[in-house]
Amino acid sequence: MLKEKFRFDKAVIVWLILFVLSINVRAEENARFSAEVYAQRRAAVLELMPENSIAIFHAAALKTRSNDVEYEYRQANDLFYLTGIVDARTALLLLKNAEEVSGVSTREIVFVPKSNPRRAAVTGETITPEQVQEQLAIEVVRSYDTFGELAQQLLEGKELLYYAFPVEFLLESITGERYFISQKSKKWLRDKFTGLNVKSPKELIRPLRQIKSRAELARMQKAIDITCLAHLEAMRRSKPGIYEYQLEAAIEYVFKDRGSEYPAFPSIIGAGPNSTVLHYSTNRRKVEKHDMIVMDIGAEYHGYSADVTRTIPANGKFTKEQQEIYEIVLRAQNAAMEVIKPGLPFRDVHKTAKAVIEKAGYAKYFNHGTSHYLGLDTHDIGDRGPLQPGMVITVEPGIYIKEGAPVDKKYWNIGVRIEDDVLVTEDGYKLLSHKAPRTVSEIEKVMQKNSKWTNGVK
Ligand SMILES: [Mn+2]
Repeated sequence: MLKEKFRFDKAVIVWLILFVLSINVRAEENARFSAEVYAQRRAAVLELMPENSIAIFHAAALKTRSNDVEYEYRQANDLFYLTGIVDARTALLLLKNAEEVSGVSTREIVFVPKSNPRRAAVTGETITPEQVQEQLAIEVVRSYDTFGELAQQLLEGKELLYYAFPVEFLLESITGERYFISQKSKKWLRDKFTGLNVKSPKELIRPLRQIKSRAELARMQKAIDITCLAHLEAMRRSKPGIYEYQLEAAIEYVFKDRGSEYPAFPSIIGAGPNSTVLHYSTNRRKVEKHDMIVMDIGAEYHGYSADVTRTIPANGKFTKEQQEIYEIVLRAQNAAMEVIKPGLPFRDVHKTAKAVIEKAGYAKYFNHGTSHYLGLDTHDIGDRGPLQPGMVITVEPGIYIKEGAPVDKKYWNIGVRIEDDVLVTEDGYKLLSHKAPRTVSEIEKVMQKNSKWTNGVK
């Protein structure tokens, strides 16, 4: 009896371990939310659409890097938000008023790539109609080859089209012609469908995407934690003689190693004079002893972006002047964070930071805004109105003193930006990027030789 029971318990334990492992594996692999989540989001968009309107959300375009080589593909955020589909050559079409398509009365149509065994053999399988029906609960799925034809049919007699043009680039041809694809497309649509108004779908998507759900916040926290860990790694590795690209490599190793799919934007690692260039991403300089290094980086995780900047002294010890400028920026950042709460006008975050820097006499060296929304886009969509619970914004004041600036030259080539990611809560804010050392003493502590201090990050 005893023996029997023992064996039973062991079997149960083994089974439990396997079960827990399988949950973890699935949680890691499944970047999709449930069908209901996407259905609710689409229902909210349909609700906002006026009578007799149509909305089209395209996949991102494939972009050529050089002959036969494409840039790494990344889905367009609105389509991803409304469907979770990550494949190219896909689209979602929403109709305010149901119409009969393929024998079914529907308000939602998804287009997927036509099955193509030859392409599948080279680049893998793409999403199938059956998967769309199962994962999205959308009945009408058509081949992307029929997109143009069906879209044109459905546009007949409509008053309003919400359409984000899939590619937007400036073309200057040998003829001297200069145009945006969207301008050409808009003209074509207006000529073909008289009375049709064409609008960006921003107003449909913004109210949704600017407020993050708990599930979205969990992904953002993961992206931010990975980014903080990468900052710690870079701080530990920094030393005179290292190249900016070596710090970049250490950072992006941590990103990939922790499951981030991509850097959300090109990593900015600017040392010495480069610390005063806002979006420097050449990253080729050999770091010198008294350089400040601005590291503006962000991992992307399951579509969601982090954006955290730390500025460190190359050799681990701030000079008097570096510390002086750093403390001003830090004070500005703390002041700006402190005012964050629901109802605060978006621009007041910047006003607060700017006032601190102005009082210290460095207003003209702070030449950018303090905040942007953060989410699927690093510079995410948002209404710039009063802050609301569930919004995530950055707080990133800076001071950049270039060589030749009209100040004592001991301040030249000092660039400082400190950027953190903040969630607006019911009664204030929550700092999401607290794991990256931020004060002078924390940074110096982590940069000491053989420092084991991790600021609680694992
Ligand atoms: Mn930013």
